[in-house]
Amino acid sequence: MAKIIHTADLHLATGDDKDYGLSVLDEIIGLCGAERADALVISGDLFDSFADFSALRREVCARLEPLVKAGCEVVYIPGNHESLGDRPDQGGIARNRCREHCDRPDLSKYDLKPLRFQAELPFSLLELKGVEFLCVPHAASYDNYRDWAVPAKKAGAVRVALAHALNSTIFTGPDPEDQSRAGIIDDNFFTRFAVDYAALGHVHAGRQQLLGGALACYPGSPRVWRAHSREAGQKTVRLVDTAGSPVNIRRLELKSAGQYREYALPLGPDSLVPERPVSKLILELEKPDLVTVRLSGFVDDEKAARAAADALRERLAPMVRRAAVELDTRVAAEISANSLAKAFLEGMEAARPSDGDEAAMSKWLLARQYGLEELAGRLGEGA
Ligand SMILES: [Mn+2]
Repeated sequence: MAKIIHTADLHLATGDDKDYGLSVLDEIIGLCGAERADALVISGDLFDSFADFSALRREVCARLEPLVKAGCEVVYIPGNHESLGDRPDQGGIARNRCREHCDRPDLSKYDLKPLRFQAELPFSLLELKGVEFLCVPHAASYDNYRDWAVPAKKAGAVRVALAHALNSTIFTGPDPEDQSRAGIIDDNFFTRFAVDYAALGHVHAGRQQLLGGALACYPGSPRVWRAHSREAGQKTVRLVDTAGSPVNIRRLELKSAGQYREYALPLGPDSLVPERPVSKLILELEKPDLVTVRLSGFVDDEKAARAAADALRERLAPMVRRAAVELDTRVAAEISANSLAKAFLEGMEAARPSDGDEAAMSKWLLARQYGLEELAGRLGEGA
């Protein structure tokens, strides 16, 4: 029996996010020690690109060395990002062209001692402490796996498969990455190779499911990789105890990772950001968070809206790792020429509460906003 900590998709990178990524790695290393794990399994995308792999691998190996010396093996397969030519947010065209026509680096030629870096294609089998690790580095396709000469599982052994791929039974959504696709691995793969636990990577939102005899799990990215709704939620790694059948797994939360948080707030016509929801959202924020606030509504003056957005961003910036405030506003004059909209605005003006009554004012602003949006929708239909 063995205790394994499973993670994937840490996406370590040089640049602004370097220290953040390494702080999450350090927390994972600390968890391995605290849980007395026999192995740390990293199912791909430990690095964000081949350049990051080249620049950071020595530092990462040095950080992991004390853990290995203390008896915790580190088993690591490359994902799709370890061989990427550039960053995912630098435009898909150049990268897609590169994906199709450039030679990918042969990662099996790299030494990452004391890690067990299993980069041989299409698979390698590693036996450690009574656990057979079937290591499957990322590939564009796994269609020929029925031809692979994978040895039969030994009696009494536990088999853990590492793969960085999409499985459409566990994850029914689109590929989590907008500009690249991972190879697809089918359910029968796990049954055919007598896998007990499938330690998967690639999907950044955590999920798990029984597939045949295997418990297949995406632990989710242990960090917030980018400002996107698919990155939302608590960040975790999985603690796997191979004693049971199916194996037991538990989520361990990561405090240093923070969360991705997205908020939508209505902007008043005077471009005032409502204070109540802002002070409420501020209570939720933690220092490592990535935050996007979207301000929407009809405003009298777009320049005032821009200034309000900038002021809000400056207010939030010191509280989190990164804050963005986006504007989705329209100028009220656009529709105020319409007679229905004009009558609506006059009616609303007559019902405007006194400035001191904050609760009534925020309801009134919302009602005005919803009314204008409804009217704008109808005007759009007529056009
Ligand atoms: Mn990936």
